[in-house]
Amino acid sequence: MKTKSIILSVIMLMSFAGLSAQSKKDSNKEKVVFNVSMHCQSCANKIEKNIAFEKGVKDLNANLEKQTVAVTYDKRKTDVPALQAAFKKIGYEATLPDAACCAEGKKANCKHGEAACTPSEGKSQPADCPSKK
Ligand SMILES: [Cu+2]
Repeated sequence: MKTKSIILSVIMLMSFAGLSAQSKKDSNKEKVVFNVSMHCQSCANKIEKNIAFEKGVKDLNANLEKQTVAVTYDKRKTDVPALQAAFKKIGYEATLPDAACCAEGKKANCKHGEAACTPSEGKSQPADCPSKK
């Protein structure tokens, strides 16, 4: 009977170790919100279809209304410049809010607040916009 409870606690300990290994794995997850000028749902769909398969990308959410793309990624496998390059490859400019209007002293004019400054104003439509074809 006692052996059984020892085995049981060993199993429990092992599963705890497994859990902490899992959370350690999650600590490599990083989330970034890019500003991307998307002009229609096709743009958003295109981004979702392409960026989702980029190396290290865990989760992706394109918001057409806010002109933002939230990317959850594994920081051991990719980083912000690599993700930006992936956007560029399919014809979209992905900027970080700080690097866009927030850092240019236009923060006060931003409609969506600091987290989602909209840099798309005055920018031309991406050449690859599917609606143009
Ligand atoms: Cu479009």
